[in-house]
Amino acid sequence: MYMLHYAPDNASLIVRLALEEIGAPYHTVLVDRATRQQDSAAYRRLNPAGLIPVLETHDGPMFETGAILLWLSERHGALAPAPGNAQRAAFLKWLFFLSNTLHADLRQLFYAPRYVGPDPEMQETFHDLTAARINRHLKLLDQLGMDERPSWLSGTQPSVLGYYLAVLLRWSALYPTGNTDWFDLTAYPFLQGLAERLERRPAALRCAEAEGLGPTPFSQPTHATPSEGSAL
Ligand SMILES: N[C@@H](CCC(=O)N[C@@H](CS)C(=O)NCC(=O)O)C(=O)O
Repeated sequence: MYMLHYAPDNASLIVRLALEEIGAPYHTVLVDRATRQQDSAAYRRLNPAGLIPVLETHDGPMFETGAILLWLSERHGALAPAPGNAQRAAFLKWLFFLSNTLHADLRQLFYAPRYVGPDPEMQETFHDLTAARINRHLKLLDQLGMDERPSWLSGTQPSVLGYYLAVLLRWSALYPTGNTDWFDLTAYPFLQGLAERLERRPAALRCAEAEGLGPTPFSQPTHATPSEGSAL
């Protein structure tokens, strides 16, 4: 039985989506962001970086969303082209691109003061540059979908990469709160299709229900209204 340390609408959502889609049994433990529980000694024993999520497994606690997704897909033989499949190379390079570039850039956009300090002008310049970079990278993914139509990016066949991207699209539409004009999902028709297809899947509906994400959590998201915890 897995144990997912989560906060609503945090990166733990991506892992929850994979667990639900795989059908693997798991429990959840709330990390209370309002009291910064991610900084507690107990949590830092699981993830010394103090970031959400952590997935406790029989091989020990795992952190880093991309690593957890890859591990789950291998362990369960699901949601990714298997080793030896010709699609695996492309899948892996884009999975790592999501993890170390797109997700990392979004973090910088959401937490700009942590990266550039308190100066509002610096923050605004940083925001604009980072937003432009993210939009360029979303265009690459949209073009990839249009040109090559890989099954793992289709949303018809779910994959850990598809769910990862769908949640990144969700956050792009919602954060930083009050400053989301930089993002327009309709500029990326292929990715919009991915978001719409994935959010209709029973696994996604169960996650949306569990975390209060509303009926269209990826394509037309609204802020989470969870029954416990908080997104920020
Ligand atoms: N590289 C990490 C990033 C995880 C991350 O950014 N988690 C956020 C929530 S979505 C978090 O823990 N934020 C709290 C903080 O930065 O103090 C991963 O992929 O798991």
